[in-house]
Amino acid sequence: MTALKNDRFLRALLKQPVDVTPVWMMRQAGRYLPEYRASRANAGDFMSLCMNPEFACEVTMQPLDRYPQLDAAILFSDILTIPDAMGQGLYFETGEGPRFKKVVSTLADIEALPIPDPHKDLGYVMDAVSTIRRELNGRVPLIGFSGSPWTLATYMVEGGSSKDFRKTKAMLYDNPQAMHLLLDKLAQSVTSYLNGQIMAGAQAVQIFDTWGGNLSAAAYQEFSLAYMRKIVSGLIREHEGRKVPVIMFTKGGGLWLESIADAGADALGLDWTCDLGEARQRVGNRVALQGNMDPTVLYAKPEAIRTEVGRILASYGKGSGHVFNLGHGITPEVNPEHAGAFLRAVHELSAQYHQ
Ligand code: 1CP
Repeated sequence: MTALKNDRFLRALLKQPVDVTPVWMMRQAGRYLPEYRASRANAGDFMSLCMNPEFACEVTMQPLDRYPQLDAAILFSDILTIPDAMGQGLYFETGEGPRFKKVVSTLADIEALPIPDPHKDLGYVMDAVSTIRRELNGRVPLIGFSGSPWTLATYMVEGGSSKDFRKTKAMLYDNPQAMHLLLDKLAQSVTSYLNGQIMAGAQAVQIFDTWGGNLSAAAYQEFSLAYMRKIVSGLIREHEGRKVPVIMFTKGGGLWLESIADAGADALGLDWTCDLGEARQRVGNRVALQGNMDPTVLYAKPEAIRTEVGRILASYGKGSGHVFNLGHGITPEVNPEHAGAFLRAVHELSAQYHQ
């Protein structure tokens, strides 16, 4: 086990003092980087990148090599590996989003779903985690991740991406028992998948609830947050002599921060629709916060990016407990130099808040 050379990301998640605000970007390895597009062409397609630990490691390291400011690495994989391992048959058409060969529509479909074994059925992800940890050699911590049960369920029921979640919402209201059975199986699968990643070397984990904000307040509590709470209560929270922080990110969850803060995670991810300083007051001392610059700010010039970074840092104010990030993933059209300006601004402008 190599000692961590830069642990400010883990420290901020636990509200321990740091010298500058740590920063990473959701989707930091991805299509905006020419080196990523070259690796994907080399591998053949996106799933081949995910399924080959050497390729997954190569693209995980690309943003770190380009931007020395990054304070964390994130496993290169996808949230849809779990439904794929449940037998749904994940594939990507070029230029389009994810698709499944099989769709989940009935109670019988749900009853037939297996709970994947992380080592037997998702061994390629566990191997990617351990390969990346070895390659990082203590440079920065490695984040593991999974989708939330609700977010995974939307892809499984719709058969891919959706604008209105028509089939998933209909199932939720017509047949709540079936939906609960699906979410319960997914919560069990996610728990053992994340624990597998932690045992393989992930030093923090993030749960992506990308579509939780699409639910009503009542449905969010019952069909999304309850299952994330269950997952968090089953996670390994300490490994290799260190705490393994858990980050919960509900996109569009700004109205419900108080209840999300009570669900047992160490930190909440915020999208850009809430004010960071107000969010800090609302959650109090319970959790750290991660976020929350609008990713489209990166289309603007470096000076404007720097101004926005300064505004967000001032809104959070003094002290630890903030990990800077975008409020959602970086988009393929962003100029990589703008991402660099963003990362530099976070470190340069944040030192004054940690004296
Ligand atoms: O064409 C390509 O190269 C594929 C694009 C791509 C990439 C780079 C997909 C397909 N997934 C990923 C990697 C990925 N996905 C990562 C690791 C990379 C990193 O962060 O550096 C992570 C954490 C994810 C997580 C993910 N996948 C989420 C949750 C986060 C979020 O952005 O909200 C979701 C919803 C997915 C599904 C998915 N996979 C891929 C796409 C294009 C999508 C979104 C589809 C949709 O909008 O419905």
